[in-house]
Amino acid sequence: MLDRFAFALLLMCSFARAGEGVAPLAYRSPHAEIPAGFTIRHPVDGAEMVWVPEGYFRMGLNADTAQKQAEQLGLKDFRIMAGEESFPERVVYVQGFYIDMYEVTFERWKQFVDATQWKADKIVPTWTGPDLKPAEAKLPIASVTWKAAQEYANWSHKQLPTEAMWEKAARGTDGRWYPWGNEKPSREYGVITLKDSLRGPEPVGSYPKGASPYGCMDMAGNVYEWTSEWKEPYPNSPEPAPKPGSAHTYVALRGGSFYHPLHSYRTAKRMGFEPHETYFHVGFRTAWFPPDDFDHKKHEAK
Ligand SMILES: [Ca+2]
Repeated sequence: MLDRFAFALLLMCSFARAGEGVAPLAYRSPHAEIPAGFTIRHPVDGAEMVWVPEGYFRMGLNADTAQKQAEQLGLKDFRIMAGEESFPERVVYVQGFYIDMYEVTFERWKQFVDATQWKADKIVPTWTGPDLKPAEAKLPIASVTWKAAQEYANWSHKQLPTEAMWEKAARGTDGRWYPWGNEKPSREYGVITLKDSLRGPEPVGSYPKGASPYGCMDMAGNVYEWTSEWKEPYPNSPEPAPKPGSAHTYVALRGGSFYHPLHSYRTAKRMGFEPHETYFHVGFRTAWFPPDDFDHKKHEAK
């Protein structure tokens, strides 16, 4: 009896020793307790950023949903709005991250230009400085190239969002069609151009009713937003693969702008421009993976 007890004790001790210093098998993010939509001011550029928790979400569309979206907008067939580019719908995992609540504004862009003495190449953004009128401060910066947007992101120690990050921030986890739900776009939800007239840009965050589930503003309309990725068919998409030599031509942009048709405001919609291209309706917002020891509370936006 004693021998058996001693043996069991020995076994337990050896397990305990073997377990010393070994991390638990299940990984737990150091940010697991941060609630969805928690808002901070970023330590470098001071932008308000909202928390998108880690986990899965429904990305892309299937043909059935795309057809329903097309019909809601008065289109007969999803192919008219290039619906296939969002196929297939699938479940995608994204690590927790912060994303700008607003598009990058003139005010933030000026900070970057002042701090870095940044100079435009051939294309000049919509704010050129040195003076900024108060009425312009909250307008989204536009006419930025992909490179210029990345330069801002590098300066602020952030990044442009991947397509998955952007789409999760805009539509949450329930596969909704627009940031606000499945209702057709209208002017109460954002800087959206209907058939009759061009409209915009307007100061960021002017239409809180159009907020995404995490509190991001203007993810439908106002300015189009650069992502960090090439716009190419998703794996298992019915779209043909790029022809040899033509891959990596277009960069993906999201969210539609005040200069685009109604179907461009769909959250899964993908647009593509060449990296050196830009227009007066093209801007961006940035995203950020905080370090493990980031003190969220200390940076909470009041
Ligand atoms: Ca936008």
